[in-house]
Amino acid sequence: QKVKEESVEFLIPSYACQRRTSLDNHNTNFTDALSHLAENAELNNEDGRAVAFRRAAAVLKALPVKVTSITQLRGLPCLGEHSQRVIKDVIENGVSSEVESTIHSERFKALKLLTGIFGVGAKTADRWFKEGIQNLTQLANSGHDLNRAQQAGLEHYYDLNQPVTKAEAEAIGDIVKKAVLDVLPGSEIILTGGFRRGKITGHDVDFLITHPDEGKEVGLVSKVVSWLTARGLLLYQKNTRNSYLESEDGPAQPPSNMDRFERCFSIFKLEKKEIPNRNWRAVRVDLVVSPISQFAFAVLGWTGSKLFERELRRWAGQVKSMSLSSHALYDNKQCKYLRATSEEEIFTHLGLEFIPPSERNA
Ligand code: DGT
Ligand code: MG
Repeated sequence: QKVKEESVEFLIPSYACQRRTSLDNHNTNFTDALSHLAENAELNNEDGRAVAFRRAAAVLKALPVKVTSITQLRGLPCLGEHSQRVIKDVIENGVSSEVESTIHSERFKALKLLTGIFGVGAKTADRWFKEGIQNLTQLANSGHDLNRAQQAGLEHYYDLNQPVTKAEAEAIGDIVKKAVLDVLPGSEIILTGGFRRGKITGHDVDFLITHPDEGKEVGLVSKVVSWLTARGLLLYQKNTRNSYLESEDGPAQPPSNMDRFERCFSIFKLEKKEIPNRNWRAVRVDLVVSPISQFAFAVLGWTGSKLFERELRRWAGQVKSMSLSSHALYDNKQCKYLRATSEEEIFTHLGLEFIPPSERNA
């Protein structure tokens, strides 16, 4: 599990949560190619394949050097035959013919466009594509009944496909903070997701909210939403209640990405004086509320990246016989929950070196 650069050797452990992955990627030519194939597999509902490509890309993201020869890859983990073939193609030809034909196919282009609509997943997009719908005009003219999320997604399609900047995320953070502190003084609000990992743009803005007195946070999302709605700041919102019960959901639940926090998927109407005629833009915002006792797990679970999270859960299950979620960590051998009040403690429970958010960009 080493890569050679002249006489230097780098150790690359096989789980992404065992290694540091900064935003400084020396191998974008390969990781972009592999990410396209992963995306295509996700659009085809081939999850196993998608994860294999994501893991391969993540290994290359973690390398401290630019790969220029296939021999440098000898001994690296997670590089299956297919991924190696793609890498070899890129080294020799500058591009991978498989990737090129995939991303220029009618199907990929249409599915990507359709899943770019907020509220539209791979299955829906595939159904529409099979009916001959390949663009937004065809969808609008198809007579399909769109749900509320999809209607909002279509209406704000352009805005929601423009990257959100750090400055915009911070401006929304100021509003969210004001709202939350107004309805529940003493609350804590943190920016999670990609921005916590140091990204300078994102596809949405993720906030996690808690209160130091356990129980005070119950019902907070709907109060915050009312506050925002009263001021005309939301273009769309959908709340879900907290449905997590430790006794029922903890150890028995299979490791899953979905959590059960009180949560609001929303589209913010962000004031932007510089946009002519309308003076605002639409931005996707997720508000998640966690009880303080689960906060460390929630912060870890909502910081990402998605692959890093997935690898943490896989490590917990396969190596430590533990079940990790955004709510808790359960030790299947000792048959008990392992408590934590910080991310550092959770890494310690898992027997992992602490990886700071900026190094979780797997
Ligand atoms: P972005 O927004 O595209 O710049 O990138 P991220 O990394 O912010 O990705 P995003 O916003 O989809 O999700 C943020 C993190 O939160 C991601 O690592 C996975 C996690 N996450 C997203 N949705 C859920 C969920 O329903 N449950 C749990 N537990 N985690 C989620
Ligand atoms: Mg995000």
